[in-house]
Amino acid sequence: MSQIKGFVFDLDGVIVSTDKYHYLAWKAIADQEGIYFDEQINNRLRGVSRMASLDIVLEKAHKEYTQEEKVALAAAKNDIYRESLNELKETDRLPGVTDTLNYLKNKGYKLSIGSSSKNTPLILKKIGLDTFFDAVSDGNNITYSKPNPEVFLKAAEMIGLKPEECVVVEDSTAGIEAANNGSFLSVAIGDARKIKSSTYEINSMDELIKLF
Ligand code: B16
Ligand code: MG
Repeated sequence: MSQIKGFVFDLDGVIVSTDKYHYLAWKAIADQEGIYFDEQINNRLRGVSRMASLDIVLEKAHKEYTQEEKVALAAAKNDIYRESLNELKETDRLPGVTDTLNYLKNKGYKLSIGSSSKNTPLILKKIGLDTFFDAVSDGNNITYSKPNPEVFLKAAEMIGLKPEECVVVEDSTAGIEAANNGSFLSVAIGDARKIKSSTYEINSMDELIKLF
């Protein structure tokens, strides 16, 4: 464990839960288009980029959508989603997040974000963590979505560490696969625990204090 010098935290599902807002926004789009959508389908969108999420939502569509229509639907979803982010506040950080982040920072670990979301800067601001991390890698600076490790590799590079020196903390199966693909150690929380391919599993963020 002594080679560990830093962490890459996924955002949605690890630091804060915006699941219900993503769900409601996609549900509104699906209803408008007459497409079946439920919580189970929504689970498959975890950690997946906006356009890749739309492709999953459209699997149940009864017609083909042009690229132009897809871009418009993704933009409409994002407008609904961003509107609901207005409600986010500091107390929406997930249980144990504040104490655990402070503990790891005080121990000298470099801390970064590795999120697929293009809304990362807004979310971090709303929950009061916009100046806390040493680096933020997100949907705005990547070409390939998880399970490609790009977003984590860029985060590690930004904090000046090799993947082997970092632990990725993730709630999505795509994210744990991305961590494995990038040779990171990984900690699975929430939904990601089901694939059993992470280095560690935790039930809540404060369990990191016992591990590191
Ligand atoms: P946006 P994460 C991911 O965030 C979400 O889990 C996923 O549901 C969403 O589609 C993706 O961000 C893109 O989000 O539309 O805001 O760019 O878990 O990687 O922090
Ligand atoms: Mg996530």
